Amino acid sequence: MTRRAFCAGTVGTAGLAALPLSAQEAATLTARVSTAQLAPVSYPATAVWAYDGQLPGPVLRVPQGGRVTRQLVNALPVPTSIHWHGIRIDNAMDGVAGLTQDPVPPGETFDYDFAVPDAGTYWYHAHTNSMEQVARGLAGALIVEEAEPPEVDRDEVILFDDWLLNPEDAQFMEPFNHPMSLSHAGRMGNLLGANGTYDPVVATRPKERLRLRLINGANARVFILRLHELTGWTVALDGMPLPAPEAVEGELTLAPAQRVDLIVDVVAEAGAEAGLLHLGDDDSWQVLVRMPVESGAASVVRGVPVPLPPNPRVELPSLETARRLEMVMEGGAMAGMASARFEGKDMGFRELAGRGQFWALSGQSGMSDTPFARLERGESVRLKLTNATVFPHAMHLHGMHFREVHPDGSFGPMRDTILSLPDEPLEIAFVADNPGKWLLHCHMLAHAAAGMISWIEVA
Ligand SMILES: [Cu+2]
Repeated sequence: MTRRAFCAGTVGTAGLAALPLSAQEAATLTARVSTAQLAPVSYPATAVWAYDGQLPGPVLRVPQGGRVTRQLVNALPVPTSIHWHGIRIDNAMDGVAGLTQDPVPPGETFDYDFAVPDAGTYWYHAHTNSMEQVARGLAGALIVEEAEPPEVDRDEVILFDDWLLNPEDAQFMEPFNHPMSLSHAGRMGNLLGANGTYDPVVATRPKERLRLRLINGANARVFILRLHELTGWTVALDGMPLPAPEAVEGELTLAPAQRVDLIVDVVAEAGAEAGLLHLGDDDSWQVLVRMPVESGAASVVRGVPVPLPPNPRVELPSLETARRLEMVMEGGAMAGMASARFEGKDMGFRELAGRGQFWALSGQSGMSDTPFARLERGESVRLKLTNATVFPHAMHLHGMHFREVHPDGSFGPMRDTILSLPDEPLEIAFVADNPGKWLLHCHMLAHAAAGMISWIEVA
């Protein structure tokens, strides 16, 4: 062996070893028809659409500052595209069919290749007819790993969902664009679960410390969660580290598309069961994720975790010089709206409803040719979100994180999705530092499909 070959070989091997396992495999992500056992085994498996045939899709793990390089192979009977939710991404890779790329036709491919500047818990999902495609299963977790992760015994991804299934045969109820879903709270499932099953289980041991990466992948459901036989801290929201861990006391609210990173310690003894509870539709607390505590060597009891290392580009917006904008959410059942602009034409509520449009953002229903706002790169923006409907809305901005502006002028944590409640004033602010065309829309996906979708442009 020549020295040259030896060196090349060594470099090659070292390079390969440094790659996460997922990157060593063929770097494709195939959207295809598959089946998943969502319901108990006494029911048939559900016919789903899924990435690589898995529901949820494979967990993609990449180091911070690395790249995600994946070829989407569309083996579905319909066009599709992938949005990488929460990544402060190159606009051309944002995956929004009709805005940042053309939808990928059946049998064709699209090469996604982008840097991941921020460590944290993110997710990817279809962004072509997402109301149907995400409901059918096209979603998965994207984990960007810190160079120095916090010290835990285990790192668990829990992607919550709810599925609306026919109780007879456990197949998806259709149509996905039912007027009731469009005009009310959105498509609500009748079977709740996580990680592709109604009965998710995470085995633990006494005193174990876990990092739980909670992701709400549901179309419309707001999960209200509580720790059971666990004690812990919130360390990140929507991927972004909190300046200091915050002890979890009481309920955690996880709106569609939001993420919470927790560090929790198991307080139950061996033989008991810890877990995550959720507030059911009947207002009782129900087990959502079971965490049976198995016997085994108890690990040491640890103190309060240290904060996660901060991500780059976390400058505060300048409230004094910020451009002030207001977006009014209107429409839906029980509140309605007199009229809105849709496809370049002013229409009354009945005509809008006939076109499947039940909502508007500042008088515009659905996508407009011109953006809601054109922003200079680096400009600070404060945006008042006024909810004139009777429903909650999970408003998501693509491409940039924002902060809530509290009434006293202080800032909340960085987020990419925020829950707006009826009649509750809400203001967010951000630095428009990522050039491109970025969606701003409700992540109750039926609401977005029925009008609650807008976009901004950053020069
Ligand atoms: Cu909404």
